Amino acid sequence: MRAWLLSAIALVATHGFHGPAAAETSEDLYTELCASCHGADRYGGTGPALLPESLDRLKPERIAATIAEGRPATQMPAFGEDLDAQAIAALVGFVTSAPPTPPSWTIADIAASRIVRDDTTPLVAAPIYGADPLNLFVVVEAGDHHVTLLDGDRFVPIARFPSRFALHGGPKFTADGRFVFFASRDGWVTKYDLWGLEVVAEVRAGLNTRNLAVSEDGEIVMVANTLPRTLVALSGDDLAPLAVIPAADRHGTASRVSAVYQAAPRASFIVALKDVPELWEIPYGAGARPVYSGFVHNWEEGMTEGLVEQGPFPIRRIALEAPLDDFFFTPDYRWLIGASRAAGGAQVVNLNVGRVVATVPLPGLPHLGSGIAFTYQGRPVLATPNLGEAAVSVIATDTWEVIGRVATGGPGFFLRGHESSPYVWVDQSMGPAPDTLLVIDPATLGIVTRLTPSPGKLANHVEFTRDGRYALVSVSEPAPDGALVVYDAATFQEIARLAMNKPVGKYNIFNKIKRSTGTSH
Ligand code: DHE
Repeated sequence: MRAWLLSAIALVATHGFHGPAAAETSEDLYTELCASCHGADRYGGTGPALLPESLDRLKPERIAATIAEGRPATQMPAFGEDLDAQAIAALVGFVTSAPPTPPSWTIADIAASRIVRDDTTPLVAAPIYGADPLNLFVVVEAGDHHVTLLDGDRFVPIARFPSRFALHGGPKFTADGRFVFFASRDGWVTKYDLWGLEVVAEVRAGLNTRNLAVSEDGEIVMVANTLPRTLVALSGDDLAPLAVIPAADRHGTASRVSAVYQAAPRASFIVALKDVPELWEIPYGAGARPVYSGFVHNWEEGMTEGLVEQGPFPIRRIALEAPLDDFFFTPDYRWLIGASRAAGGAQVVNLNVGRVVATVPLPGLPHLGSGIAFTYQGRPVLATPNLGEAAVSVIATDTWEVIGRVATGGPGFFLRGHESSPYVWVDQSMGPAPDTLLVIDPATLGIVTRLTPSPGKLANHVEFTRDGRYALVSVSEPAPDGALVVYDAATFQEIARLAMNKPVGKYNIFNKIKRSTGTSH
């Protein structure tokens, strides 16, 4: 192989990677070295997909380092001894370039990818463990792509199982808390039985996916893709594909999907598109029709003439001023506030009326998906960290004015609280002290304390137990430095510390299914 590689490298060097011969050479290198794991079509196999959409979060130097050094604890070998820097650069150029034929993932591909549990044995009738099944934490460990189920009373793991590569977004639960659904960045959706501790079904819904949402009745799983530009509706029962909905505006311009959420009180999915200024509402359930106040409520004719399409998943299109990256709902799901990272600021949409009613000047790129609701000075507020500013912004949701600001030590990702806990917690992941969390008093917006669970190690994602008594913090580092640290949420005393492999997120089932105002849904 080495002789072949050297001659390939000679060709690459001669042609400088830009002409047709160079392109052919980098493709040959890919075919020889990468295709068996990552797929001849680059859609992935035992290794992840290698398409521009899959790699756009990584700098070219990082991709080159992975090719040269491999990845520990995976099957990715180190090619640094066989390939020189130019050959590695050629491969980086190849995998970050769009394939000559646009990638496609049809409903037939989705159906063919599906793996369903052998149903000769019925699912268990009750949890097969003694812990409170609603006070479990589902912990996503990104270091070695595993999920740990943690007993939220005793803080001991009850199961640990391999996940698909690179899960992203919060896992979503059925309303009874029995089943959990995961989405991976490569488009895999997994349904897992939290009573029987086994995978029920898996399917690849897309080639690159943002997140998923589950209808309140558990019947439909809606998956938001960036590649292809689609929303995919799956059966919540066995993940069979029900429909592929092109993500395109009313003029037919295709868009990546930013995110999909379910709005239970409205019996609908809300969908934000990343490239076109439209927000969608899709009702679910036979005959489901959200109630609107004071307007024409006719899905067939639409809120505005011509804006609603027919079919099993009719789309109510709401025109925006700019596309949305992420958003937050008021607890009654009547209002949505969404942010565009490109345009800055935030738009407020009245979902009943179906239009933008206000804009909020928030220069710091609010991370609204991580916002929480509470009462401040007697007013209902939304508080959100900012990705571009060292501050938490507090916005009154009765007037949509910014009425408070907490200066932090750096931009943060996640803000968390709990109805029964006196304080809210925020990370400073993108500042000079990413190892330190701030605890804020929501009554005064003063900083109560600073917590550094592991000096020098990233501390960033907080979730409370179902009673709000304890806060679980991620030290999001690969093993052996990663950990889950349990604090008493009132005294800040450390209660337990569990070794974990880059625990990027953890989710308390009770808080999620009850839609606690202190956490994401
Ligand atoms: Fe996330 C949730 C978008 C990068 C970890 N992230 C979400 C959600 C969105 C989003 C829209 C809500 C979906 C849901 O929960 O159903 N994330 C984005 C981005 O646009 C961004 C900045 C870049 C990208 O290309 O994806 C991004 N996210 C990251 C990371 O780099 C993080 C820190 C590590 C990782 O795993 O990739 C990360 N995102 C998370 C986590 C959640 C999440 C842990 C769930 C938070 C929760 O508590 O619900």
